Amino acid sequence: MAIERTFSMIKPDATKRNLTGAITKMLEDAGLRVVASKRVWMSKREAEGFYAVHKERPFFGELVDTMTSGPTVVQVLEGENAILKNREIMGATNPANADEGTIRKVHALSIGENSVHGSDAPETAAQEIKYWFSDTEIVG
Ligand code: DAT
Ligand code: MG
Repeated sequence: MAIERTFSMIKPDATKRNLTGAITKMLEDAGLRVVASKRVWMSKREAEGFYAVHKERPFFGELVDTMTSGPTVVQVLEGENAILKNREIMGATNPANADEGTIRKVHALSIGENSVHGSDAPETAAQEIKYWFSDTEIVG
């Protein structure tokens, strides 16, 4: 299996509840390594750009409001099969459907306030890492 990098975000609902460390520990315990990390309070424009793929969805306005309601922690995670592994440890988008022991099952409040983001494919991982980080900020 190849060593991959993926993009992860600890969302405002989680940073507000002081869960940055608890969530990062779950990622690390799953074998993922944090090779870049910074705390960002994103602007409306940054949130709209990051989630542009969802701009026609009915929840887009709510999504942008939620993502700009407090600080996020943006991270690059590295490890074997990192993209899929991160999606597995995150759990389903709606915490009501998330498996036991996943980040969203343990910590998420609702489908909108679901504590974490993770890239869903190699192409989106590359795009999302580039959206938030320069090459020199990633230290493997
Ligand atoms: P994921 O974050 O699991 O990749 P997604 O890409 O389908 O899920 O949606 C992006 C985010 O948008 C999701 O984490 C929370 C929000 N969202 C998705 N569906 C929603 C809905 N039905 N109501 C409110 N927010 C929603
Ligand atoms: Mg998604």
